Amino acid sequence: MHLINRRQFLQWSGALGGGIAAGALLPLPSLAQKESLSKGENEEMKWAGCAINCGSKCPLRVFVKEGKITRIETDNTQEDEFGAHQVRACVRGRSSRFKVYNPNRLLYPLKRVGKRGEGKFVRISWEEAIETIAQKLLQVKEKYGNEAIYVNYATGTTGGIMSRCTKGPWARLLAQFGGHLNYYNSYSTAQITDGLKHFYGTSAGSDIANIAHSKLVVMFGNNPVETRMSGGGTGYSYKEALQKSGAKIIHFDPRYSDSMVGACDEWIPIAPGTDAALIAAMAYVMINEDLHDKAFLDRYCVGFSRETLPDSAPENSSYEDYVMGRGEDQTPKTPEWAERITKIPAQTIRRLAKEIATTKPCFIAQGWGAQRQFNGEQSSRAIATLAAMTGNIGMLGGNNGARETSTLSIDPAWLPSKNPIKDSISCFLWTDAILHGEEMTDIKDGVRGTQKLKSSIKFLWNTGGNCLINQHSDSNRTAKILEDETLCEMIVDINIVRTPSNRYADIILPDATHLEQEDFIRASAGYSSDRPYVIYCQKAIEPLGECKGVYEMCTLLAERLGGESFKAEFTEGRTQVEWLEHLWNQTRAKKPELPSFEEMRQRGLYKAPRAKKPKVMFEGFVQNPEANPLKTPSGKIEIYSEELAQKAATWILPEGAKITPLPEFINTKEGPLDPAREQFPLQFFGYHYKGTTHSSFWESAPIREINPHEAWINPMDAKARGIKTGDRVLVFNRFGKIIVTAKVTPKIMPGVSVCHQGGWYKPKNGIDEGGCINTLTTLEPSPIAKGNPQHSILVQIRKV
Ligand SMILES: Nc1nc2c(c(=O)[nH]1)N[C@H]1C(S)=C(S)[C@@H](COP(=O)(O)OP(=O)(O)OC[C@H]3O[C@@H](n4cnc5c(=O)[nH]c(N)nc54)[C@H](O)[C@@H]3O)O[C@H]1N2
Ligand SMILES: Nc1nc2c(c(=O)[nH]1)N[C@H]1C(S)=C(S)[C@@H](COP(=O)(O)OP(=O)(O)OC[C@H]3O[C@@H](n4cnc5c(=O)[nH]c(N)nc54)[C@H](O)[C@@H]3O)O[C@H]1N2
Ligand code: SF4
Ligand SMILES: [Mo]
Repeated sequence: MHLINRRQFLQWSGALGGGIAAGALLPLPSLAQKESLSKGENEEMKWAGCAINCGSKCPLRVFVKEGKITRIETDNTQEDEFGAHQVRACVRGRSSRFKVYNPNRLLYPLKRVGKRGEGKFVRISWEEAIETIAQKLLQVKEKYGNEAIYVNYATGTTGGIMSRCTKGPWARLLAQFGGHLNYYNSYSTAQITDGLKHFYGTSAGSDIANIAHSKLVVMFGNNPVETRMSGGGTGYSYKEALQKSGAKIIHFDPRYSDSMVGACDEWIPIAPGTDAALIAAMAYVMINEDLHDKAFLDRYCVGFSRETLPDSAPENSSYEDYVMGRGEDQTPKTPEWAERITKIPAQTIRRLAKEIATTKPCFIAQGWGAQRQFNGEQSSRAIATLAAMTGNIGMLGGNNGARETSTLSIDPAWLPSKNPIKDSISCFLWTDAILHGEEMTDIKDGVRGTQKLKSSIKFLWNTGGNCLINQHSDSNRTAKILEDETLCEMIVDINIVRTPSNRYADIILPDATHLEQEDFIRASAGYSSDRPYVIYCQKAIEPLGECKGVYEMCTLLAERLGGESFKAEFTEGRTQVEWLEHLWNQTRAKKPELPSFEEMRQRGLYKAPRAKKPKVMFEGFVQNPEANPLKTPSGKIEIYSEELAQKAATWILPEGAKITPLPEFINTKEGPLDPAREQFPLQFFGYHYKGTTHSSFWESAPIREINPHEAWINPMDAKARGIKTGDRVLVFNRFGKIIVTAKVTPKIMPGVSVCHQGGWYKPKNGIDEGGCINTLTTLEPSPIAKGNPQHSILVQIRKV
């Protein structure tokens, strides 16, 4: 069969930036032309990588002349055959020269002189910076204890080892200093991780390459082409597999995403936060028409029918009871019931329920968009229930409803660190922990490792993150919390550029990029589609200005905190490169086929062969459930969860929040049925966009230019408001106001509007002119996972 060629793919996927138009500007070199792209006179080539958290982590070839970066090219090793292909960086990674030589680049340590948030800083020496930090750290430890020290969630250098933002040198140093408050969860996957842990014991799905063996593919809020964009990654693998099987593909998503362009048979727009209602209605059709896989449900699942409910469950509490209207709400979940909530016509629900129930194998998967909602734990479990009802679990070409995952990876060992403190908060609740940490408990706030926190956060580290203000929620409220110096007493921010977050810091430290230091960058499992590789950054240039890598910063701080002996404890006498060698050798001890450290240092990039057969999740369990039980309390798939029934009975929840043992549709605040819709009629959220990785690359002018920051509005909603494409519009709700440019397009369903997340928070006279989506989001967490419901937003939009 003729497969799409590489160039077509890159254009379709937008991996060349901005889709076809930008692709046309960047013709791919033929093999002969490649010669001319090789080194120029006096030019050197060094390997580096893009460690930013788009997940992919692509290799980069950095060309250097007289100590300056002249240009950046992508992986050119191997040919274009899929499976043994090049891992090509997208246009964002290829713009890394703009990251290094950015006018906004931090070059020296800075100290705040104005009020927090005012953005007034002066240059100081490294000695003064380290001295100020050390004094405050010792003071906070003495006065409040180590539990008052916190390393904020951040992802700007997750791919690195010695440069790693949260689990790298800072974590080791602070652990040795007596410990720090931990976090669990991520901003990426809190609700699905917790939801599916209760359902399956894990949130992992099958490799996307299974699609090559599918008859039908059903995606819920899954956008691999835009969010796994590397030319070596899952987006590519997805298109390749679709081509191979020719499977029909259906996407349920409020917006027409890049993954649908050129590869979608049906786009079914669904109102955000309503997937669980859709699944319940599909179950209603399947049960009525006897289409569900009863043998599978009876053998492998708990609680679909009454017969498989645990003894502790009350009467009429099976999923079947809920769907047929015999449960507490006495409401049959008919397609007409679901139409009112999801906005999908009842006819369509009936037709698709039948099609999905009768076409096997069906690859059912969800991205992480449906779960970043107030009821995300419910949506994620409901989508998994569809996979169980149709018996598509554990078979080649099928999937369990989770997001696809790949399992192969080459992870160099991390810097060892052992935090003596076990107290842990959900990473989304750090603003609560600044405000009233001492009141936070296990059953009220999901605190783990202890029943109650000992202290509020008094010392905050933020390395490689913009979550202090931009990527967290309710930016206006968060700003107020950070501005109050009596709450958190010191904030240290380590970045490469000035950001909205580091306006709130007391000390800013300038980091070295991956082009300015030696380090490993690992490809994340789940993004490289079972095509593992590892990059060795060869230090293309010396760090600009007075920038230092975090390991060096930590070494200086260790010496100031505890003299030579503490420094020796931290470094174990190793330089950064000696640590890299030490850690690599540990990895090699387990995988002797890997090249030696010296070879890695020379070659810069190592790619392992692709897996021959795609990973099929729960294959062993389905073959023999007794011998290979799942990691749930019952060892089975828990459609009814006793653990959640227990939490529902004992946890203290905010008003209106609800936990249920079944994956029922729950109406929430900021949700489709919230009475607040009378005032704020549009559902709104910030999707992950090809033009930025979160708020990163926003500072790169050429990248901004080709990727506009726009609010998509459906023509019907636009007409009612007199809005045209290009108009400036005010998007507002009870949390704040942002100004953005409108794009009127049928790619978004009526009643919903979107604007990509990542715009830089820039408040002026009560209006955020940067168009940061988090000016509109709430600080209240989801009920079970205590995760960030950042896609649950209600707004009104008006032309300005
Ligand atoms: N280019 C790029 N790639 C990235 C990132 C980036 O910022 N830019 N970020 C990376 C990171 S850290 C992460 S965590 C991932 C995020 O990956 P995801 O969380 O999967 O990305 P989103 O864009 O938030 O959501 C995916 C899709 O879900 C849809 N959606 C939203 N709400 C709902 C809903 O309630 N139901 C349904 N059915 N669909 C819904 C959205 O319209 C979107 O098309 O992406 C990674 N990759
Ligand atoms: N409303 C809304 N909010 C969201 C999301 C959403 O979907 N909607 N998504 C959430 C998700 S999934 C995530 S993962 C978070 C991500 O939030 P963040 O982790 O804050 O991600 P970025 O905004 O990319 O910020 C990374 C920072 O790292 C810096 N950086 C880059 N390279 C280096 C380096 O070499 N050294 C140092 N020290 N710094 C460097 C960049 O300048 C940037 O400021 O956002 C979350 N916020
Ligand atoms: S796909 Fe992601 S990791 Fe790769 S170059 Fe682009 S932004 Fe960087
Ligand atoms: Mo994320």
